[in-house]
Amino acid sequence: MSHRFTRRDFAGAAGALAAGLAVPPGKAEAQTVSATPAMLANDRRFPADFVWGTATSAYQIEGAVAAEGRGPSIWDSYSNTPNKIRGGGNGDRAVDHFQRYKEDVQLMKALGAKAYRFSISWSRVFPTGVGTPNPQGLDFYNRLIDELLANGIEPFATLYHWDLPQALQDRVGGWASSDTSKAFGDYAGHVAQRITDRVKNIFTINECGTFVDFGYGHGPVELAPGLKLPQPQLNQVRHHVALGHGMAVQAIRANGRADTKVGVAENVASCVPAIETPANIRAAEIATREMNGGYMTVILEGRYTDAFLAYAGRNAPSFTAEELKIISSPVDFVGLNVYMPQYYVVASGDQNGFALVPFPTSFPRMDSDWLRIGPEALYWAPRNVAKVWNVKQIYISENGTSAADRPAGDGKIHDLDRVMYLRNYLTHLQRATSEGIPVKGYFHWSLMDNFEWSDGYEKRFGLYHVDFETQKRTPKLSAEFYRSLIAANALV
Ligand code: GBH
Repeated sequence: MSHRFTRRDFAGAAGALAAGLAVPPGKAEAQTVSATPAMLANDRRFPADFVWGTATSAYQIEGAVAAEGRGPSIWDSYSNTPNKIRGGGNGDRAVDHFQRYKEDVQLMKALGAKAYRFSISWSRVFPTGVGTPNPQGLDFYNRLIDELLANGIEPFATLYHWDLPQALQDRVGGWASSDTSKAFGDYAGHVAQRITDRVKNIFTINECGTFVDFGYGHGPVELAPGLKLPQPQLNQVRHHVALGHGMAVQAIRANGRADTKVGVAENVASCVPAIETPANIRAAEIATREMNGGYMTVILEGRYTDAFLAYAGRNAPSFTAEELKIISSPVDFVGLNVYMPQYYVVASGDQNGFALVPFPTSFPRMDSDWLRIGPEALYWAPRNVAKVWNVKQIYISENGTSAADRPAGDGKIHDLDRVMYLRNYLTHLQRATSEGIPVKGYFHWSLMDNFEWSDGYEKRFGLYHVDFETQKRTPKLSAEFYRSLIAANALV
C-alpha cells in the first residue's frame, strides 16, 4: 500500500518551506513539483469500495396510482385535497417513472452510479395495508430490480417513505395505533421473502422524525395525513413508528435471506460544534444523543434517555420493556439523511452539558427556506453517530438540495449553486472517510426532479431536470459534476 499523505504532512512540508528552512534547492523543487499534485490527489480520494448512488421515493416519482391493483395511500387523499399542495400538484402522474423506469435506469448508468435507493409503495403490495396481498403488488418492483441488476446497479429498497395505505389511516388512525406497527412488520416480512434473493440492503422507514412531526404534529410544514395531535398522542405515534421499525427488522430477519442487511434511514438531528474545541465537540456528542432521543437513541440503545422522559413528563409515551427490546433489534447499518446542520452546539455548564446556538437571520440558505447551507453537517452527522453509538456501517441515505433550475437559452441547466453545495458538502464527507469514519456510501437526493410533497412541483432536487409537461429528462451541470466525481472516486 502506498503512503497516504495527511493534511498535516502537507502543512508540515509547506510550513518548512515557508519558514525558509535550509533545504538544498534541488530537493525543495522535487518536493513541490512532484509531491504536491500526488498528495492532493490522495488527499481528495474516497475509499476504493465506496458506494455512489442516487435516491428517490415511490409516491414522488411513480405515478400510475391505480395500476396493477394499487390501493390509495394517505398521500393520494392529501395531495388531492384543495389548498394543501403549493401550485396544486399531486402524484397521480408524478414523473411517470412507473412507465419510464428503463429510461431512468439509463440515467443512473450514465452517471456511473453503482447503487440506487428507491422505495416500495405499501399500498401496491397490500392495497388496504393488511390482509390478502395483491398478486401483482411487487410486479413493478421486480421489473425495476431486474433492470437495475442487468445494468450493474445495486438496488437498496426502502419499505416506508411516507405513503401509508389510506385504509390503515381510516380504520385505526394510522400510526396512532400499534396495529399499524404490526401491519408494517407483516408487510416487511412479505416483501423480504420475495426480494432478498436480489435485494441485499433494506431500509425500513424513511425519516421517522419528519413524517411524525409534520404529519401528526405541529411543524411549520404540513405533510399527510395533516393531523395536529396533542402532545401525549403525538409521543405515542412516535413510539409506534419506532416499534414498527423494530417489528420490520425482526420480520426481515425471519423471512429474508440470511445475507440481508437492514437499517433505518433517519433525518438525524446533525449537531455540529460551533467551533471545534474539545468542549464543544463533547457537547455535540451529548446533544446528538438527546436531540435524537425519540428514534436513533432508542433504536440503538433500547431505552429513552432520562432527559427525554423528563422533558416529556406526563406526555411521555406508554411502553413496555418488551417493546423497547423489539425497537432495538440489532441493525446492520444506519442511514443518515443529511441536508443541513439542525443545530450548532456549544458547551454549557448547566445540567444538559450543551446549548443550541440560534441561527442568525442572515444564515445562507438554498432554494428551500429550510435548507440552510452547512457543509460541516456531512462530517459531523456520521462522525457523531459512529462515536456515540459505535456504529460500524453508515450510509448517507440522502443529501442534496433544491435549486431554481431553469433551462438557459442553450437548453442547458447551469445549476452552479447545486454544484457549489455538493462540492462543499462532499469535501466534509471526504474528511470523514479519510479519518476512518465508516461511511460506506452516499445516495444523492435526488436522481431527478419530482413531486416535492407539500411544495408540489415548485422545488427541484434532481441531478436531471424534468419537464413536467413532456416528462423529458435533461442532465443538469450537477449531473456532470457527480459523474466526474464518481469516475475519479475523488473530489473534482
Ligand atoms: C427528505 O426530507 C425526504 O426524505 C425526501 O422525500 C424529500 O424530497 C427531500 O428530503 C427534500 O425535501 O421544519 O422548517 O425545517 C428532508 C428533511 C425535514 C426537510 C423537515 C423539510 C421541514 C421544514 N426535511 N423539513 S423545517
